[in-house]
Amino acid sequence: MIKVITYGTYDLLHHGHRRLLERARALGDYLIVGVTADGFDRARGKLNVQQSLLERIAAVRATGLADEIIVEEYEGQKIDDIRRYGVQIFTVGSDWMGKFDYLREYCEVIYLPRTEGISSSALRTERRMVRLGLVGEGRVLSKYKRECAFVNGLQAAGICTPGGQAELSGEEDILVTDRYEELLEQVDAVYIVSHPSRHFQQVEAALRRGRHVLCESPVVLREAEYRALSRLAEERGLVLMDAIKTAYATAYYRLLLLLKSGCIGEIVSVDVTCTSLKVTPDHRPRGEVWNSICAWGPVAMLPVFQLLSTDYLDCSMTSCLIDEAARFDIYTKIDFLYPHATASVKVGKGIKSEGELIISGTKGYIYVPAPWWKTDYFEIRYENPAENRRCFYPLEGEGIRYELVSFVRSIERGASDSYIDQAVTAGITRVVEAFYSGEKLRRICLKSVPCRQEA
Ligand code: C2G
Repeated sequence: MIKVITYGTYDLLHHGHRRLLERARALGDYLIVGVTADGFDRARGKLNVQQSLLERIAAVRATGLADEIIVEEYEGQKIDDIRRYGVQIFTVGSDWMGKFDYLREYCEVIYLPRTEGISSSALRTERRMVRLGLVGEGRVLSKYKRECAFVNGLQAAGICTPGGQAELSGEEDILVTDRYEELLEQVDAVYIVSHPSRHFQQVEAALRRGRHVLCESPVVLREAEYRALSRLAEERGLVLMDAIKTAYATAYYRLLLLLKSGCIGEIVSVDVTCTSLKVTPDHRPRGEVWNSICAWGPVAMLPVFQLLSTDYLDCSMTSCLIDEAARFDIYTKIDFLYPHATASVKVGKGIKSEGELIISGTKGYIYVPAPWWKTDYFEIRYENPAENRRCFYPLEGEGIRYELVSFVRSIERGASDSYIDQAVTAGITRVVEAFYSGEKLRRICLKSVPCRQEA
C-alpha cells in the first residue's frame, strides 16, 4: 500500500483544494490529510482564516477523498507524521515549490500544479469589503491604517483628524477630513482613538448612522453611558468593540489560557505596572491630553478583570494629580480587594517604573517582563527552578491586526468575536468614572510640581 500525505488550511474549501486532494489521492492507495490548527496558522502568519478547525476538517471529510485526517499543530510535525504513519509520498501544491525539499530525506516529494484563479483569501475578500474610518490623532492612527492591509475584507477608507492632517493618508488616495459627519458618510465602521472626552458623542453618532465601532478604551467615561451605547448597538445589530490590542497578542492570550488551566494553582495576586515618561505637551489643554488613568488604566486593568473578574469587594485609588480641574494624573495606584485575591495596578505617564505583569499563585507564578502589554514572551516559575517554563509566541503588529480580524469577523457574523467581554469594558468604565468623580480618590502631591486646584 502506497501512503500519501498532504497538508493545508482548507479554509472555505473550493475546487482548487478539491483538485489537489483528487490528484494527491491518485498518487497512491491511502491519503492522509493534515489540516492546520488555528494556533499554527496564526503562528505562521495566516490570520484571516474564517472557519474553525472543526469546520475545515468537516469540509475535507465531506470530499470523501481523505482516508485519514490529522491536525497539523507545530513546525516540523511533517517529519514526525511521515515516520509515524509510514508515508511514501508527500505532496502539496506548486505554490510551495522547493519549500519541502528537505522532506526528500524521508519520502518522495511531489509538487502538484496549483489551480489558478481561485484562493481562500480571494473568496474572503469577495465578501463585502468593510470600509473603515480612522478617527482621532497620533501615531496609533497610522499604525491602524498600516495594519488594515493585513486583514482580508477590511479597507482603510478615510481619516478624520483635527486639522485634517493630510500626511496621515500616506500614498493612498483616501478621504482626510476634520468633519466627522463627512467621514461617517463614506464608511461602514470606525476606529476611534480621539480623546476619551469625545468618545460618547462620536460612538453614539456612529451607531445612530448604522456604523460599527471599534473604540480605544476607556470607551466612555461613565458606566451608564457604556450600558446605553451597548443597548443602542444591540438594538441596531451593530458591533461596539473595545480596542485593547494587548488582548489579541498571542502570548497574552495563551497566558490567560494556561492560568485558567491552573498552571500556577489558585491565583492570589495580580500585580500590573504600565508607565511611560511622556512629557505632556504644555501647549495642549490638559483636557485634550490622555491622562494616566485613561492612557494606561484600561490595559493595566485587563488582566485583573479577565483573571479575577470585575466583582471586587473594594477598589481604592491614590493619584498624583498635577491639574485637579482636568483630573490630570501623572501617576495612579489602584488596589482591588476580592474575596479570595488581591490586585494592584500602577499606571503613570509622569513616572518611570518596571512595566511588568506578575501573577502569583499557590503553586507558582507567571512573570511577564516589560513591556508586558506587547510581549511575545513570559515565564512560568516554580519553587524548583528546574520546572520553570519559558514561553515565546511571535507577535506581529502589537496585536492590532488580530484585533482588526476579530472586529471584521464580529461584523460578518453578527455576533461578537471580541476577546474582551462587555463586563470587562463596563468594569473599566466604572473605575474611570470613580476616578473622575474623585469621591474616594486619595491624593499625593509631588514636592517639585504643585497641583493646580479646581478651575
Ligand atoms: N491549492 C491549490 N490550488 C489553489 C489553492 C490551494 O492547489 N487554488 C493547494 C495548496 O497548494 C495546498 C492545498 O491546496 O497544497 C491547501 O491549500 P491552503 O488551504 O491554502 O493551505 P496552505 O497553507 O497553502 O497548505 O504546510 C503546508 C501548507 O499548509 C500548505
